[in-house]
Amino acid sequence: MIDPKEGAERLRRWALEEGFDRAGIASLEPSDQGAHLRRWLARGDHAGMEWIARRLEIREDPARLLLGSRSALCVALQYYPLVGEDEPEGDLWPRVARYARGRDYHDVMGKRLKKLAARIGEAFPGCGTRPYVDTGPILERELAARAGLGAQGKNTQLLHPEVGSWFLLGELLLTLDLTPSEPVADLCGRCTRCLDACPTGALAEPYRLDSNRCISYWTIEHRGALPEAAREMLGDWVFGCDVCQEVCPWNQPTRPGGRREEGPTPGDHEELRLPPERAELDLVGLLALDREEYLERFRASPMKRAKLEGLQRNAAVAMGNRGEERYVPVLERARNNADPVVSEHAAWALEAKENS
Ligand code: B12
Ligand code: SF4
Repeated sequence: MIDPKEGAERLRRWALEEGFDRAGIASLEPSDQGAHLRRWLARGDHAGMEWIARRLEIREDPARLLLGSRSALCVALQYYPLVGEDEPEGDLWPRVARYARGRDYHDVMGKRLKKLAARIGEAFPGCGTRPYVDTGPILERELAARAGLGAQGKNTQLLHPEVGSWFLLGELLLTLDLTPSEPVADLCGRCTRCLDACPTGALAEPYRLDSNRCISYWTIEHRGALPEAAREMLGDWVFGCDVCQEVCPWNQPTRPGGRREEGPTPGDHEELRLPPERAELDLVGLLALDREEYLERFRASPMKRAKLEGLQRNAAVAMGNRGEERYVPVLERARNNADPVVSEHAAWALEAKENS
């Protein structure tokens, strides 16, 4: 029999040895947030992400995913600030969400979680394990909050007092009984900077994100043509959006009260840095890419989720919203792109430039 406290400590230590930045244990009880989730769905805040409405009973009770599961080992991997990384220059990379600049975190974290599962399986024969990184019907932020990895902020992101919100989440469901970690207390207080700064008003009220107005949703999740209103909302973001995190006091070098002048503790994962084969691309280069070059450059990138057509659609819209003369030649070529969505968005961008 494993001692729940000693076992929890050992597993947390192994997670750090595997290369995660933080780890904690949550007991697998049904969600406290089921009513919020159902209200969010009923209001249509999930936009076109119909898959979130499926398997709701599991999302509300993740223990159903693995027979006999009792605990989750939750892990966090920091993607920013990376030691020594400056903001990239040019017109593309500042407008790609920071989590998406390096290797796909699903692969990076998934591999580490599988190794961790194998180690746990060897040490505790018969123990069931099941890894997830954004891949299962789990409210990952709620689970991670219970495991002490942070407190949910008003922008709905999980925040930690030492590292802000620049980290990604994963978890290993386990059939072991382990002592849960201490939760982190609320960090937002009366602050509403994220709500005030969101350029599209997607944070309609604290803890409620309306995906129909979220740049991250439109640039990453939406397939096909963008509605007119969404094209304007995008501004010049090409993949994801970081505004509601950039303004958060917990992500600033100097915190209220100046407690940690040096800012959030940095993560340092080489694989999450922007690699040279993508760093050299700008908006023009992205819109001009052919499929072969795209596959070569974006092979291991999380940006593949939007596919080449989605990235070029977004690049055309960003150019239209910037309205700069230098984009005209590449937009004129893209107007003849074989993909009807790319060509239509290039035509829209040229028209937007003319009307500006
Ligand atoms: C769908 C999804 C999206 C959607 C919807 C976002 C959303 N807020 O739900 C879109 C595409 C818009 C999106 C965007 C982003 N995402 Co996303 N996304 C997910 C995914 C797959 C599911 C989230 C989910 O279940 N949403 C359902 C809604 C209802 O959940 P919720 O917004 O958290 O709402 C809860 C709270 O509001 C709470 N609540 C309600 N009232 C109150 C009151 C109080 C006081 C409290 C404490 C809570 C509370 O109850 C609700 C139900 O649980 C998760 C992975 C996962 N499986 O969990 C990643 C995930 C949440 N995303 C992540 C990231 C990084 C992002 C982006 C930052 C990427 C980017 N830079 O563009 C943005 C951030 C936008 C934002 N402000 O949330 C990370 C977050 C890491 C972290 N530190 O928190 C996750 C966990 C992925 C991962 N494995 O790391 N995402
Ligand atoms: S990701 Fe951007 S658009 Fe979405 S809620 Fe945050 S600031 Fe608003």
